[in-house]
Amino acid sequence: NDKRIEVSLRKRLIPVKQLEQSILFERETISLAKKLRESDTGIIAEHKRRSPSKQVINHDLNVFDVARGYENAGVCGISVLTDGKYFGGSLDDLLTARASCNLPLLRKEFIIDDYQIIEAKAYGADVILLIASILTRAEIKQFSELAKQLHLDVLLEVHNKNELHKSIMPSLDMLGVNNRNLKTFEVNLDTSKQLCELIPNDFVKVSESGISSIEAIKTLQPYGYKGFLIGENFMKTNDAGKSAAQ
Ligand code: IGP
Repeated sequence: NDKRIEVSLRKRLIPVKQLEQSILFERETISLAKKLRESDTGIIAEHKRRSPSKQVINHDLNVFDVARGYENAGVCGISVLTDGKYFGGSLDDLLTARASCNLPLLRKEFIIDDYQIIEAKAYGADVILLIASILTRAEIKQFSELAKQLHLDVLLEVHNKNELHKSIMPSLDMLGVNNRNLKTFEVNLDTSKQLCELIPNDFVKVSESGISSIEAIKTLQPYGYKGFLIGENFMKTNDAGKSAAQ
């Protein structure tokens, strides 16, 4: 509900028509799914200041340097948290990341409204995240089809079998398995191992959360994962880009 209020306030401040006239709205987007398919490391590095599970991760790094550092480290894409309440992020962070690198950017947000997708594009995103646990199948369809019209890639996040079954549809590009249970915050990489065989091969498979070593990536690759979303492990250091390079 807080999110609904937040979105409707912004809608009044910047109407859809204005977002659609923004310079970045005209920009040619870059496909993260394509980059991941062609890569053999497949890292999506995240900018995340804090989280409900860890409280403060790092408030000292600036997004510009982090995104630049990640790009220099050779990652495939960057995830930028734009949720303020739980993660201390903003749309301004997305814009700053856009100004500092040429990589595909994922708007990491709880998307519940078309407006946030149009906004994502106007602020320089290439990819949106849709979270199955907070959306109906009809919403997933509506939001993913809008994203495709805007030439944005769609990463759909699931945590269990039911969410996966409810969500499969052709308008998705990537399927992300979140190893973290968003209710208990417990992390278990087995979640990725268990769900992989249920994901049709037309989708790029992404494993999300709790990945903290090359070994973890190597154990998940044989299960068909091409993308690895990593936040905390990079952000908790004093040079996120440097830790992504290792
Ligand atoms: C990154 P980690 O454990 O490497 O910091 O996780 C990312 O997967 C996590 O931030 C995340 C997330 C989300 C955040 C996955 N799904 C949905 C907010 C909303």
